[in-house]
Amino acid sequence: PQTIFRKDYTPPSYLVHTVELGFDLDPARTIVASRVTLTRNPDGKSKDIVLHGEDIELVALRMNGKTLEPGQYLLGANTLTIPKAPQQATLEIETLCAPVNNTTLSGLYVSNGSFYTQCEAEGFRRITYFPDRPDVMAKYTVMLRADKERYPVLLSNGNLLEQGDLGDGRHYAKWEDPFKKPSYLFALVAAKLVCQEETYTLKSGREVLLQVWVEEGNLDKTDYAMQSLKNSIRWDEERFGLELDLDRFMIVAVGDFNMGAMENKGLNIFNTKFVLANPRTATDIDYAGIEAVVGHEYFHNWTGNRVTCRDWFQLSLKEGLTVFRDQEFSADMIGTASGRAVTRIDQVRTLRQAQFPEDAGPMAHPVRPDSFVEINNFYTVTVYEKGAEVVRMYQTLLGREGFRKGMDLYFQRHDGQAVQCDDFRAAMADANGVDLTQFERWYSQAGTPVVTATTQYDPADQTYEITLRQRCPDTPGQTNKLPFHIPVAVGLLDAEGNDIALAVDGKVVGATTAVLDFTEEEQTFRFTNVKEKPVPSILRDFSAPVVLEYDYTDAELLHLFRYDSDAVNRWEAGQRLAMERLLKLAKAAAAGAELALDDTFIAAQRAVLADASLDPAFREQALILPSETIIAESMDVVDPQAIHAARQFMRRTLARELAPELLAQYEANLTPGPYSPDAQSAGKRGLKNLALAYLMIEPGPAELKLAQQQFDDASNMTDRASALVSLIHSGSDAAPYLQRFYDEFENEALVIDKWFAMQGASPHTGIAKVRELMQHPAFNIKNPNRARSLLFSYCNANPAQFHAHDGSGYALWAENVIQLNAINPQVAARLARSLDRWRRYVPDLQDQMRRALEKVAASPGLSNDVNEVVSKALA
Ligand code: BAL
Ligand code: ZN
Repeated sequence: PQTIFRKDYTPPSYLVHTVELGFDLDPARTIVASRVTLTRNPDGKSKDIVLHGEDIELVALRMNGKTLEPGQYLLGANTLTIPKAPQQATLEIETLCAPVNNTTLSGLYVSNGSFYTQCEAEGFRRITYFPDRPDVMAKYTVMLRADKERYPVLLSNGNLLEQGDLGDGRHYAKWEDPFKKPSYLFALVAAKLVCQEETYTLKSGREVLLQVWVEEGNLDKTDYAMQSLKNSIRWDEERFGLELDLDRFMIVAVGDFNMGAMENKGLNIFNTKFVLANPRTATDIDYAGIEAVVGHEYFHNWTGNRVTCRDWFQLSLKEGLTVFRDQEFSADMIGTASGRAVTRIDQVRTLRQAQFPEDAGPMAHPVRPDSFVEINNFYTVTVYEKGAEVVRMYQTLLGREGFRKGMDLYFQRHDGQAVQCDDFRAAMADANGVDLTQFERWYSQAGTPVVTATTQYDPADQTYEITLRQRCPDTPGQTNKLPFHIPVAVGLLDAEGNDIALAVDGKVVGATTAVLDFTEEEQTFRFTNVKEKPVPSILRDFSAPVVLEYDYTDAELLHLFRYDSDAVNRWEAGQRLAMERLLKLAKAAAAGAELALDDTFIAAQRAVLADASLDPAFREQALILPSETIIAESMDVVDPQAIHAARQFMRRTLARELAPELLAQYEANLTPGPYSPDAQSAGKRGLKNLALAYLMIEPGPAELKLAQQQFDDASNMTDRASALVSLIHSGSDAAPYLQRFYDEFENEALVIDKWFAMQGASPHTGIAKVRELMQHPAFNIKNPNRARSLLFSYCNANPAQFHAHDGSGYALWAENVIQLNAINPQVAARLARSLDRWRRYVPDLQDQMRRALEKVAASPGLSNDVNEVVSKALA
């Protein structure tokens, strides 16, 4: 397979102005006719028109009205080249494809009998021959023709121009998108759907039509998506002054989808998971996901669609920025400082759980990668979540107003263009008159920087010095990294736990948190007028995506855990207290030694659990121990069973010691009355269900009854699913409850996904059970949500079982990566990533993982997607 390098970028040889597409939709034989006008690009390097095409059959090709004969064009494996083309050309291309056979879910495909598309990144070339690259932007007109009864709804981007009958049982609809766009934003839907719709008035007074399209029977699950869409529209107007530019905005939900959702211009296509919700079927987490993803796709309309990427190396230009925007939207929707902190804690957890491991593994890449084999492999937590952290750091450095100025300038300069990450950075710098040259390293250098802090208090001088050192580990292809520009937010606590008024080098900060501009390899910051030795609260609000090393004493961590005014660092202190102990426990477990937990830690947990002045949502976060994956990342040699034993021991001990408090919190946080997904109620449910999970670690009859009763009486899926998970994890006989749950929700695909996922992730689920579940009539490996629900849960969220020493988990992994490779390479490559960190495990497991990787690498017909992942893992 061929590696594509960022440095090799060349402008397109031809620019496209207009695209007219005609579709005669038929599952087995869809005819696509395209008429494209092009002119030679003055910045181009060649006179050849190069079109991409994949898995489509060329039927006819005309240029400027004349049929081109073979010989006048070259048909490569995935390209069609017309050499020495004229300055201006109108191409008419007819192709054939078979959507019903398209299991890759990229391009035009069939899901539950209807047609949908997914074109990002390179799916449009699976529909027609086209210069399928994001820097080719054109205006599209689309004519859809299909059987009227089977496909009553015909949708594409932009505005509906006309629709009508064709007489033969078929009908048509013609759509026009008034904005030029890259091909990856093209979409069509031809389906049997119904919609919830509403006219919405923008701040300017303009009226727009909003629609949420779903399959019949799901209309009762569209309210929250619609509400989230309206909230998103309002938020983007208020926070960034950005208005919806179309008269009509559509969301369509589809059950077979590779990603979460897709921001096609005016026609967002969504995985059902991020649209459908009612209290009976969806959990608080699902509701929060819908709000975030509806927001995310809507915000792309400006950050992604109006201003797009020059090439796919710039993916984070739109994704990092849009994730940051959706994170801010979700935080603003909660509205309280405490709620904002809880969303931030969730983000930090995701980074540690998924991004830090990626950044330390064989697939590590900069936020703006330098090369790839398959772009689909680079829709990663690094490009998305670390990318969002990079955008957040601009705001931390420049302030909210400064960040807004940068955004305004970015749109002023680049509306309608396909640009680079550097252009965004330049807009931020120029709008604020600051130098952000060094900040570029966040885009070019992979790896998680490690910041080591040391401190020195001088009572005579009343000064407190913090010395910061930074280093960044080598990553594939990158050594000797240069220092990053790191905003380090710091506060100092006195002995009573109050924030100390800050002055740096005699300059009064005017706030209780100072943002230090840390740019050198080593730098000392001097706080003056510090009357007592403080406890430092470093990296408040997780001001940069780094690992912070500081030699905190237990007493200091307990002080921060009790008093820090920065809720994120307060939580962090608790995580550090837990992590220190977990690492020791894991060592002891590996050595077969006795395990013990100190009273100090237990008392600290007890205090937080019972502190009614803290939001339940925060208390829940404080009581969730670092995950087994996060613990593994902190160990030199990973022993999954020892980690599991250590964490389980800690949970069991806490459950025993805190039983009365847990029960009290369970009872204090009931949410009677109608279900509402708001953050306050969700927080209460979160704490209550965490208490239940603890109480169910070693349940007696009373605890079992509590869980069973919650399962029976629950008025919503959050409580229902939590009760069921607690029953499964307790090791008691959960089978009757699983069966009841299945019977009740048999026809709710998203709930059956949960049913598979909760079993896949249970520490009581071993290989035999997973294999049995794979034989269940409801299991379907071709459906990405279903495949993820069982296989990904087992391989990624059940480490002690997956890494069984008999190698059974790895055998399952290899079989399924190979099977999925033939069906859907994108999903296969995701599963392939489960063995990324194989070199860090105990020798016996390492060896078995390497052999499993080699088996996959040697299997015939490997896609570029899977090949890239396993070859990099083995390199
Ligand atoms: N652009 C791919 C899906 C998303 O990030 O919204
Ligand atoms: Zn996105």
